[in-house]
Amino acid sequence: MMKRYEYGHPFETEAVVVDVPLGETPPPYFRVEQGTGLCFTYPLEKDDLVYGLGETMRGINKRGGRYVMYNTDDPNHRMDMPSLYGAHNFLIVDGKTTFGAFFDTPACVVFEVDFQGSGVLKVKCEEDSLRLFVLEGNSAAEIAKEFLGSIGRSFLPPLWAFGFGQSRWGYKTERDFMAVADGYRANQIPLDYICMDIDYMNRFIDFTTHPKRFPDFQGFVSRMRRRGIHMVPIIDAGVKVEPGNAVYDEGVEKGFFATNEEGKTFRAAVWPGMCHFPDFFQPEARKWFGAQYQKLTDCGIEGFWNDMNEPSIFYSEYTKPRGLVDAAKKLLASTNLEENAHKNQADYTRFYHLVDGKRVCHHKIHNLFGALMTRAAGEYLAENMPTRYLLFSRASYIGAHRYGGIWTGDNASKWEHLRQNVCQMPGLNMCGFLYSGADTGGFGGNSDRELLLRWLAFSAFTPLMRNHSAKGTRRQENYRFGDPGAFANIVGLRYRLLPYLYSEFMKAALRQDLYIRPMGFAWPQDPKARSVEDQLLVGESVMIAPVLEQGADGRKVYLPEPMTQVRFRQGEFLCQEVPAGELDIRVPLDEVVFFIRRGFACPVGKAAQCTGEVDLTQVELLGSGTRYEQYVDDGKSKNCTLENIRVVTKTGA
Ligand code: MIG
Repeated sequence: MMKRYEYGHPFETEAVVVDVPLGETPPPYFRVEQGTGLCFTYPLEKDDLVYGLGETMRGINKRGGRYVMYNTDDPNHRMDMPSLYGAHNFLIVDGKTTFGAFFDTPACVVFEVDFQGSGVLKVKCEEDSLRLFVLEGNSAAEIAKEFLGSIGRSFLPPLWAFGFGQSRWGYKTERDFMAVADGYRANQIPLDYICMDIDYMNRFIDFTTHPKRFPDFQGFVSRMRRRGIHMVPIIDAGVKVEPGNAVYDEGVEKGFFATNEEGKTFRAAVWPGMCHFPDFFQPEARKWFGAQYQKLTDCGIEGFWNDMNEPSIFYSEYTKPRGLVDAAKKLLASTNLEENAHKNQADYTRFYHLVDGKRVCHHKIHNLFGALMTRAAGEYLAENMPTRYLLFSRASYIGAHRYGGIWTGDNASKWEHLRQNVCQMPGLNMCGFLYSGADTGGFGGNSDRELLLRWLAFSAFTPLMRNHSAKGTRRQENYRFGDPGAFANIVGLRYRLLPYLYSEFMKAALRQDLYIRPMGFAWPQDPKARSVEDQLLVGESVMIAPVLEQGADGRKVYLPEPMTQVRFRQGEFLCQEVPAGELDIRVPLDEVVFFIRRGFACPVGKAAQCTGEVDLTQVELLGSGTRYEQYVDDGKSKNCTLENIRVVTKTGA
């Protein structure tokens, strides 16, 4: 049961796409205070769990934290970092009373969840206008499903997007990319795509390619395709100020860029130097920007990643490089903005969008900017590509999941960030972002063999499985850490599991349900299962328990019920029934251990070096279950329906 409550004049975010009946105010559960903004409080019981909030720091259970939903580009992902790149304002309180709430506004929202032991859930909305949705149901799982049902179906990537991807900020030339492909092939580590970071562009200008580095871009893309590899270029939000560049000229002429305080085109610096920002709030501007992707799809590109779309700003016409800190401080002091939010707030209060013909300050609708960039690209690609496309973005808001996935931004090569990746996945799923993942191995800092292997062993289960690292850090390709066999084994497992992972993803997306769930969703009555933060359910059959500690040769696993333990060792699946309770498992660095729930089955396929070699129908069932409902299609057609499910039974059963 979902009800809607309206305050002031809520901004139409289009996050919720079904009709939801208006409830009688005040809404249940919350004490509401109106004044400057809106404040909602709910007294938490001692044992209440709070799930959700998408891309935020800390645990699966959000208790104890303060989360500022105000999309921010800050690579310093400390545990108490209040803001990341997305604003996902949906949570579920699960306890004596169980309910969900979605605070639907593109403005800043602060969630304090039993912060500093306050015992209350406090939600502070900076603006007076808000659309609040309250969901009631028998369990957290039921509420999550109802919410997902209300926000529209997840984006459906092609099969190759479930392959392994390599990326690095610093690849420049054709030869750099070829060398990566060669490195993977020589070491027999599967690979499906390589991401192209900003250096493929000509002077960082969107929709250009560097003429010297890629004398024949189209030819290069098709040569790579013939080797089974897709190239995935990055697109940044800022368009370089450069008269003569058609995208720039046209955007200015048509009024498709955001404007400044005087009503002129707003200028701020990012990688290309001074830029204008597309005014994604105008439907026509979205259409126009989306159509630019054709320059690359015409060259055979079928996937993109959208970056810097919070939008990230180095400095602007207002916050000159030198005066930056002072200007920001002054502005912060003059508004009621949150104290530790990003320095870009000084700029965000000074540029404008056109919404239905009216000028609206960016700050008030900030959290939708990146989501609308994803929508611009996604709508274009969905309409114009003959097959499904890959798209993932850095900034997001609920609703953008219908057009593309997200990656979780600039983490670092730290064990705590691997753990963070694990904790973020269920929340992201609850907020619609089924297709997501982190920079495997860590973006900033120097990775090492052990961390990368353990991280890959986890990412093997996340829809987006991509190794990405920053310029200036240790080279992080899987074949650069000695004895590549261990890496080939773990990435190889991903490909053997594709019949299951792809099927579970597609079923979850089509049924508008979760792909990754916390343990408490399956065993809500089991206090131990509810408190587990380092094990997850992936699809209906599989439970994972990744090794998250440096130097550990295994770990303790909690099994709420007897399961089949599956050990993947040197290309072989070794299965063993294990009892409920606490189990000590040994997990050598080159192996992966996972579990199949009692009575469930998991199909596995043959080894492959890229998804082009994967035959989804050639499977063997593991686990104690005797049948599996497998979603199968050609991996790219757009007509995806549940009718593509076939039943696979165990031979002899
Ligand atoms: O200011 O394009 O999060 O993945 O490698 C940094 C360079 C800009 C941030 C992205 C990261 C990417 C990097 N970008």
